[in-house]
Amino acid sequence: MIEFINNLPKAELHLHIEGSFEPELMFKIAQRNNIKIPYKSIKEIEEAYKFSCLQDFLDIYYQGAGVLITEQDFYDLTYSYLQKCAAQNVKHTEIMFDPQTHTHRGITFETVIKGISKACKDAEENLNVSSLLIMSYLRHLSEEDAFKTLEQSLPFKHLITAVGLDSSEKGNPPSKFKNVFEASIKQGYIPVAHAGEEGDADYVWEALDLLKIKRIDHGNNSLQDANLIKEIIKRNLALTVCPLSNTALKVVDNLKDHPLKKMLELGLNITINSDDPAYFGGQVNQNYIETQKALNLSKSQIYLLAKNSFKYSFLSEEKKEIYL
Ligand code: ES4
Ligand code: ZN
Repeated sequence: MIEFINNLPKAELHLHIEGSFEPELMFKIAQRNNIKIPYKSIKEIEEAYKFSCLQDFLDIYYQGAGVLITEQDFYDLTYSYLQKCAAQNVKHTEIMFDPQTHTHRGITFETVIKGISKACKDAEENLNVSSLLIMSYLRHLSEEDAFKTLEQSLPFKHLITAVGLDSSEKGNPPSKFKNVFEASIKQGYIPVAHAGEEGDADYVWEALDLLKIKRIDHGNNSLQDANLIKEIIKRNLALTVCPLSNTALKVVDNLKDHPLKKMLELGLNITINSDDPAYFGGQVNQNYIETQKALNLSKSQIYLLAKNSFKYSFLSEEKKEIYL
């Protein structure tokens, strides 16, 4: 089974590039930029990476991202993730990045996007891994700030496919970003959003009806509402489920209690993803392997999950054909 999973061609649809920042690379980049990080050893990092909720994690995630300064830093971060994709038979990935995490520290949008997109271009040529970019707005900041970010992105519009919504969910409902999503759609960006990770089903409804999203990031709490499940299926939307993220952030107590199998049985379109692999204990293949084991998923269910990852990607129909 493990070999079957490792060999299966797959796509990753929910990945934060800042969350792929492995401690070893973080130490290296911190040193070259002369920035102190509050860890002396891998052991101290492991201790710090024990979270009791989303906010706990986010505080540490923003701190880690704070050592990224130059275009080369963003290139190295991204290329390192793409090398892991190649090693796992991930043929295509849709990478989220948080511009505000960096622009708020005085790093320009241009530095961030140029470093990330150059790594994507090189990986396509050298590693045979394709990718596209999802610019994510931070929901704990204002809609006005998201509008500024949209404005900054326009010179680089050709490099960005979609917009997302991430960070602290509770208290920051999708409705807060209705106008900026409308404007983003007008610019040609495809809308997605984190919804129903810690927030309730009504946040998922808002993401569907107000933000007009084409894919739901996480979406776990959709299961609270039978009408919502029906609607998600009717609109043929997929959920980008992240099992090891859910256990690391206590969205789910134990992998054996993960609702993924139930989601499949209900007829929801599900994909498996790593979210923030450097922080949550596993790359995408590890997410497949541990979930398969915990829920006793069949080979045909695993195959369906991998197939869904291409089917619900934002690749052109022509490119999807290669994999489906
Ligand atoms: C995130 Cl797991 C998760 N949820 C919301 N926002 C995020 N940003 C990075 N990882
Ligand atoms: Zn996420």
